[in-house]
Amino acid sequence: MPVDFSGTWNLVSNDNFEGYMTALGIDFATRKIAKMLKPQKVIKQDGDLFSIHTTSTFRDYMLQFKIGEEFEEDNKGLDNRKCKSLVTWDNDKLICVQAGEKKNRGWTHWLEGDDLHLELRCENQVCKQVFKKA
Ligand code: VL7
Repeated sequence: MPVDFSGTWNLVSNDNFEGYMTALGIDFATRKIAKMLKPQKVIKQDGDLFSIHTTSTFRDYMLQFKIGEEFEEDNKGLDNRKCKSLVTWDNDKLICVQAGEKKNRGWTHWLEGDDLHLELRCENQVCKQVFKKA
């Protein structure tokens, strides 16, 4: 039975989000606001189809994709750079490569116990987020 990421998840830790945002070129004022946020993720997984809705009091971001199918990602409200994104399985990990102007950009989701983990990568920066089921 495949791993199921579906559910509503609340951020409980956010290591080096500042470094990740700086690598993305997010301005100082926006970073100061963004790093105070405790975003929530609502994930819907239906076979190969996913939606990941990240919400906060400041900005929201909605992503929909199919495993193995490259798509245009606009990162609207984040850094607004367009990427060619591709999400695949690596065993029970969900890996996204975001090809574009920024080197080494992407993310990985996995489950550990009852927690949802997310690693966000851009250039030489890695942000590590942990979420708990709401
Ligand atoms: C999405 C933020 C920093 C701008 C606002 C911060 C608002 C809430 O891509 C992401 O998740 C994937 C995997 O779950 C699905 O899209 C992370 C947040 C990254 C980057 C940019 C700061 C301004 C945060 C939307």
